[in-house]
Amino acid sequence: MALIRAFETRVAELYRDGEIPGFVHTSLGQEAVAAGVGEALAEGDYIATTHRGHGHCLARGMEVDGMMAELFARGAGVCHGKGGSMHIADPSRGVLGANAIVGASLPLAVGAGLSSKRLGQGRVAVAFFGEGAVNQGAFHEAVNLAAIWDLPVLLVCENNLYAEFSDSRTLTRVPSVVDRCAAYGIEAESVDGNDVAAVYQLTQRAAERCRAGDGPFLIEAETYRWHGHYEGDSQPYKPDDEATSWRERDPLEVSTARLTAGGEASAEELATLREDALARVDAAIDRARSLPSPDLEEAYADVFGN
Ligand SMILES: Cc1ncc(C[n+]2csc(CCOP(=O)(O)OP(=O)(O)O)c2C)c(N)n1
Ligand SMILES: [Mg+2]
Repeated sequence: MALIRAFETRVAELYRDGEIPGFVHTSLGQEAVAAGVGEALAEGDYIATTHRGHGHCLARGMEVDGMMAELFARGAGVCHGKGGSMHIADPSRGVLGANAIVGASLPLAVGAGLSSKRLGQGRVAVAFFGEGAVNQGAFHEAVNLAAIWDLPVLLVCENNLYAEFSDSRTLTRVPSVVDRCAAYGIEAESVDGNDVAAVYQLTQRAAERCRAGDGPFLIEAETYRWHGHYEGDSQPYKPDDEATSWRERDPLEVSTARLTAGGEASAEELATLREDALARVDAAIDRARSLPSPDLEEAYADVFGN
């Protein structure tokens, strides 16, 4: 969580200062979902993520250096500078990619889950998506297929209350994503998405179910994005006091309070951990700044099957 917080904090600043091209969407405030799910998965499991996916990738062990260079569009980036924030991927870590198409992580994860089942690999495929994606056709088709084929697919909905500039509760007559799962006959549970331990425990249980052949499971993680839909969005559509109350439930502070109260870590140790994370990200930024853009001849490599 500390690493994700550091990464996203710096990315927001770099984007504001014009150092990162394109668009970026940060997951500040949502770190516990990425960390809790990422930590509970096994090596070889897959994830497919969204436009807000930096945290998911970091939580699955993608290298900070390669990710930062990718956001800077450098040739040494993990996708050779061609993917950027919204199309970052690393198959060596089971990261099937971020995705700019809302809802598109679901069919990707269902495909991965189908391959895992047919090959008898026991790999779980996770689809991360926002509650906004639940109104997309792709969600319904993918969940239905995962259900009838009993696929090892873990559906992780990050319900952060907003889809772009709209309050998601105004976009459906059934705002609870868990309730909507009844239509597909799959099991679903909601969880406090700012409590990393709760997310971790539920994911472990759900992934075990998937691996045992019991079919898909949906987790609805209730959380909140601190920043705008994209960096630069001033969020006029959010009520004044809403952000304050959610910031009081900062996932890192929730964990700090629990760990210090239980004597598992001291406040100093946790502060050092956060400083170290920031130093690691700052080193990646220095490196990315010094790297060259990709060569022009590389423009068509890895494109159209080359
Ligand atoms: C198919 C499709 N429709 C619309 C958009 C524009 N769009 C980008 S993000 C977004 C809202 C996504 O909301 P949610 O799924 O809740 O994710 P969050 O941004 O809250 O993480 C929309 C409508 C898109 N990228 N793709
Ligand atoms: Mg949302």
